Amino acid sequence: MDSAVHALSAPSRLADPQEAISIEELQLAARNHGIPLEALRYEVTPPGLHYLLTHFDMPAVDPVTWRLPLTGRVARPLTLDLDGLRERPRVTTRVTMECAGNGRAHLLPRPVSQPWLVEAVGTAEWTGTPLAPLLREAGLTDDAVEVVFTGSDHGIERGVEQDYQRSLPLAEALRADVLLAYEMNGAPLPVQHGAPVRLVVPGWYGMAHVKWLREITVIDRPFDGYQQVVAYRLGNTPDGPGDPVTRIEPRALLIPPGFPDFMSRARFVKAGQVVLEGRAWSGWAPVTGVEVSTDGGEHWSAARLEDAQASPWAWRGWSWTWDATPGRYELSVRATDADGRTQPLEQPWNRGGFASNLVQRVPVAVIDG
Ligand SMILES: Nc1nc2c(c(=O)[nH]1)N[C@H]1C(S)=C(S)[C@@H](COP(=O)(O)O)O[C@H]1N2
Ligand SMILES: [Mo]
Repeated sequence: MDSAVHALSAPSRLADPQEAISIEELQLAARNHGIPLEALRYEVTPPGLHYLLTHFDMPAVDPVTWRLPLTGRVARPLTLDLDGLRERPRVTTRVTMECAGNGRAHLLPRPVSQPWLVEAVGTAEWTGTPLAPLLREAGLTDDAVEVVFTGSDHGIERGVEQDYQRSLPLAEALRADVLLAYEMNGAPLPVQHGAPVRLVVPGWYGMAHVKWLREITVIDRPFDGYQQVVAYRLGNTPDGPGDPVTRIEPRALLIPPGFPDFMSRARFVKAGQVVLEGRAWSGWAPVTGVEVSTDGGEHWSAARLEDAQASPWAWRGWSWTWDATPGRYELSVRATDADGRTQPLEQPWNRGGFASNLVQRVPVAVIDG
């Protein structure tokens, strides 16, 4: 490794138990923002409020000269351009996307990386053309195993210089709902979300939805790129490979009720009937239940679920009416999906801080109305 790379590229590390969030973590948090939790009131996250995560720099891509080669283990390699993609079948899907690192900053010990609390989520209407017909048109060869998606962004992560790249196994890449998306919420993709074209893989954590697509390559073996085999693994040891991060674990979030203190964000609620609301999602199966607790998880009550969404990939609204009397409370909410997956009260832990779906806790003080 180049000695400058060695000296300046941070290794993976865990924070000491008492170590506060560092300037480096703040630097990442200021670039990669979460959804303000009050924006969970919108079924489709308004422009600019969807969470954002970019490992390196946003690249400058000219949509006019942009080309997307589809090559590798195919009989007839293709070169796509934006007009060509727009002329193909057009599909719009509402998808809830969540960063696999959501919840990381609450973990003990804390993996030092983008320090998400619970807010790395958003829902958008993605419009694009399905990937599967393009792969069929190119003609997958018999030895095709995975499809690699390469972004135009470039950087170094833990000493490894790389383009941002992720793969999907063929079975996932051929799903009818996997899109090459060129619009978000009815407008051309904003630069920060991957203009001119990104991949959308409904149900999977964010890392699979490769932005600023530059190349699609079919390969005859499992992909061994950095973001596939080093990052985004659930292993608990620095050297064990661990299972890959794939689909989104169930999670429910609560719109913090009442009003906040500016600095501490402590919440105050006026006594009386308070409607608690939020959204719940799972990338594995539809959400079938949401429960609310006002005593830190001792007792749970079933919330009312809104009608199932037109999209199986989008979050579901829920509400529960609380008869709030003066005192101090800790509100929590947890989702369960049709596969029986639910959210833990004790933290799950892995070295990267991935796929943590620990229940949210929102302390509130109920004050006289
Ligand atoms: N090219 C590229 N694609 C990328 C990333 C990236 O850094 N570069 N980040 C991934 C991660 S980790 C997440 S969580 C999602 C975030 O998508 P968003 O910023 O549109 O919300 O994009 C994914 N796609
Ligand atoms: Mo992410």
